[in-house]
Amino acid sequence: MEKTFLMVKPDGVQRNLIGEIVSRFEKKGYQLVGAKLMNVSRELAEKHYAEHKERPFFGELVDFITSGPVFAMVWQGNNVIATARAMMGKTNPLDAAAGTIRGDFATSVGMNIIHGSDSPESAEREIGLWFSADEVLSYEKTIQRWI
Ligand code: 3AN
Repeated sequence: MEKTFLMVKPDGVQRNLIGEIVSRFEKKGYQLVGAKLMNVSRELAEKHYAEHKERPFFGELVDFITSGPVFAMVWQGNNVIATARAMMGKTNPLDAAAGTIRGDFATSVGMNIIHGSDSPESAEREIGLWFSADEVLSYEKTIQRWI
């Protein structure tokens, strides 16, 4: 079953949006298989955003993600990687449709509430970076067969 890494960023945690975000993915029919509220070290932040290393906003990005607790999650389900991206909305909240998480709650590209893996390769890399194997659970959810 496909898995993705999602994270409520410090702005989402500060704005009490953890429950709202978890609720959206639960209601969609996805299964939460790992979660933790954590502070992010600069080392982890730099590894996570390695692909943006040369971008002018890299320093800001690392400062922001290390500025307060984040809520890191692993979600599982049918096409969860692409569907979660659609539910998040475009990176720039100006372009994010109403009804998406960023469209409904974010106003700036830097503080855009949520991160989600953008491909199967990044999902695998990011889950491995943020979670140890024993923090990602496997459990049966019998209701899943109705969705
Ligand atoms: P996404 O989070 O939608 O995958 P990416 O991977 O292009 O977007 O960018 C990673 C993060 O970098 C974004 N979530 C956003 O917070 C930040 N970011 C992207 N573009 C800019 C920008 N032009 N200025 C400041 N921050 C940016």
